[in-house]
Amino acid sequence: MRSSIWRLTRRLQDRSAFYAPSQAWVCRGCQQRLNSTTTSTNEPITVQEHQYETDEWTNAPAQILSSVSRRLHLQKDHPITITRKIIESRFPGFKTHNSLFPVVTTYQNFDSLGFQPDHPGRSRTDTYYVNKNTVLRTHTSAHQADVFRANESDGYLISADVYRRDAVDRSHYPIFHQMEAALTWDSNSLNGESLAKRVWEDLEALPKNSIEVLDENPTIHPERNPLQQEHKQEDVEAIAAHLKKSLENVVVEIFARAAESSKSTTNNVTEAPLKVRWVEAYFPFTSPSWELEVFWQDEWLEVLGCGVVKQQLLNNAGVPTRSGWAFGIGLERIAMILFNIPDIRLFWSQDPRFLSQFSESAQPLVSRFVPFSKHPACYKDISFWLRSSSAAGGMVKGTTSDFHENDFMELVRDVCGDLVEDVRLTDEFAHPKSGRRSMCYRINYRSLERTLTNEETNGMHERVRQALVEKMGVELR
Ligand code: FA5
Ligand code: MG
Repeated sequence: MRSSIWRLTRRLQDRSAFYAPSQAWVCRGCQQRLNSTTTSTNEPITVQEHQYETDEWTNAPAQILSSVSRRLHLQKDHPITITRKIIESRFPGFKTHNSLFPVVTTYQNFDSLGFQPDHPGRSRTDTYYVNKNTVLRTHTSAHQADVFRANESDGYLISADVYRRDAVDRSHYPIFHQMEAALTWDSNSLNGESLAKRVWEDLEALPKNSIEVLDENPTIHPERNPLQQEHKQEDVEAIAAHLKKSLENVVVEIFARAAESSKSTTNNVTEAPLKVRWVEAYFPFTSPSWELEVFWQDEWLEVLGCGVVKQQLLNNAGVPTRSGWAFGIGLERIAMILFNIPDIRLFWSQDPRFLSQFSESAQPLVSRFVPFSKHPACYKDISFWLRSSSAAGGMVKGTTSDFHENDFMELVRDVCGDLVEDVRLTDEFAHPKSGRRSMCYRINYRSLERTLTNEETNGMHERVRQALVEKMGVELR
């Protein structure tokens, strides 16, 4: 199982909280040093009138906390809002929740969903903690149990800002937006019909599409994608088919609109046909589970995760007679495809040259984003020796250093804000005699809004180097 998860991680190049590599932890000493770059310990944090105690778990930087109020998914005429509304329109009758507060308990974010106590997603290297028991939600699934418990509708949609310590590149940002959806059927309202029959009937009523989606795996696989013991295979086959058809309809809608807009702006240049595929996935709160990938800019881009809701979760939420599906979609990823937006940082731009290109009343609604400039990139390398575990002290046996890439990524963001386009590992090796590990990263400095001067880039790079030594105790090469 572990190796298949690893393979998925590598292939998707997506460092989601659910597939985080096993070294996703950080030693106490390193945590304390990192705290000093974020928020000083023991001073309470205020997030939109709510005050929270802080402690040794606190790692949410002021920069991130101050963006909590932006809520791009509710900003009029913003491409994230337009994307949300287009997807919502595919789910008539679903109750929408668009203002759920982003600070949640670790119980909501993890325990209610069945995350094991040692799950790497709980690590401070992956998650922003407000304090030991409180986090910035890492996904909209944090609200699943509460919304199921409220039991107000068969279907619901939750759109919200979510927060993760993650890579720095064109499709990852520490704050992004997800839309969660779930649809469940209540066995008490089947009027003697079987669940499978009802679900197939409901599927028949969905809009038809002729999209070809690569789907090579069986719905259920005993090891890789098991049937839950509470479920019947025929029901799960029906629920899975309904889920996939519903999501394929979303994709069709998105691409039809994207194609329409490119027709009106690119003089009928025919674009390559859309390539989409289903791959098996793992989430602690669904089984079987899948991800949907779209071929975009020469690589497979994961756009959503989904599956059949764990019955235990529904039982715990007081709705044991319900079963069904849930999905979580990355709104930025969809908006990037929809509007042809090349870099995820653009969504945060306040530049009118960006914002004025989108309008909820435009005809057609979706138009291709016209880059207002392409400023030169400036690549700079940084190489360093990691501290060895003995120097770090108190390390977990079997690991060689307390370095975690997400800490480095955050340090770069801390120093440079949105002036870095991406950060990539270009080389890594262990010294043959001492066993010490050396890393080399390439930082691509590029502003979306202006040309950076040499002095500015050199200054930033120097500050990154200094911060790396001070906060992470590495030795520069
Ligand atoms: C989840 O977050 C699950 N909660 C999804 C889910 C919901 C599964 C309900 C089952 C049932 P994942 O970590 O894969 O899964 O993220 C979902 C989507 O969010 C990804 O497919 C991607 O589109 C988007 N995403 C993930 N990380 C980032 C990031 N750093 N920046 C932008 N988008 C991201
Ligand atoms: Mg994922």
